[in-house]
Amino acid sequence: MTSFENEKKAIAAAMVAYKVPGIQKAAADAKAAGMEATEIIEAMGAGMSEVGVLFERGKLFLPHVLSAANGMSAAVKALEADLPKDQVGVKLAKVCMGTVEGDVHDIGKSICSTMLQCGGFDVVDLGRDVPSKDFIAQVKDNGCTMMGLSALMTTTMTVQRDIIGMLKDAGLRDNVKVMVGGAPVTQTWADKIGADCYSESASEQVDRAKALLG
Ligand code: B12
Repeated sequence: MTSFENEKKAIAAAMVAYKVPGIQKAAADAKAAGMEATEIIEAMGAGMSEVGVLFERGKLFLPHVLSAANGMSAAVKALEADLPKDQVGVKLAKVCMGTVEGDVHDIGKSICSTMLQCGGFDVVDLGRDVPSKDFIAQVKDNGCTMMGLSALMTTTMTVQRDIIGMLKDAGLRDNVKVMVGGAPVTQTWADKIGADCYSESASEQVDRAKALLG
């Protein structure tokens, strides 16, 4: 069984080179070589972390990061149909997903939404920079019993805590399981703010979300 090291290297190189067609090609080549869609998405995620490091070091600039992000989003879209699908037609729970207010990072959140959908959840993706009250409305008025809050910045992860507070104030905390994630988020933070679940990656999130169903 090949571990697709060459394909992973090519994907990482394409991410760091930040050109949309190059990223799409590396992902398509990896798929043609037999690499699983989930693995390709994880490899692009790892490449995106490298892009982040180069950005921090001043070797890449915001337009380059944005271009790499666009390339990854386009490649993920092209892979959606190839993601493994569990229990097609079964809706395990209605989940509202979004990136919290003040934060425009949505690549990881969108991957989580897609993977949850493939895992049999009914996902309402609210997008990015979502007003906190919109998450509450999804529980109150739209029947969501699970919520996924993504935050990619230390300055916005506190909004996850605020939303849990708003749910308590509205008497809705027991009606919904709250999942939190995003690069700066940790299990310690999730415990501290009283979230029901944290996971580091989209694939892990699907298993954890299923475990929450009891
Ligand atoms: C791409 C990127 C951007 C793109 C975003 C494009 C987009 N459509 O998302 C652009 C260029 C727009 C951007 C803008 C900015 N960015 Co930026 N960006 C990044 C970068 C390089 C990668 C993020 C990413 O997409 N990773 C790949 C995905 C797949 O990983 P992920 O998001 O972590 O998601 C995975 C897990 O975390 C988890 N997960 C994610 N969400 C959830 C939710 C739940 C519920 C669960 C369970 C799991 C989960 O599963 C995902 C898949 O496995 C990071 C660096 C980094 N290392 O994170 C900086 C970074 C997040 N950005 C940063 C900054 C500062 C900014 C800007 C303020 C820059 C500026 N000066 O304008 C603006 C933000 C403006 C705003 N108000 O939001 C900082 C944040 C620092 C901090 N304070 O914490 C970082 C860390 C870079 C840095 N070191 O400086 N950025």
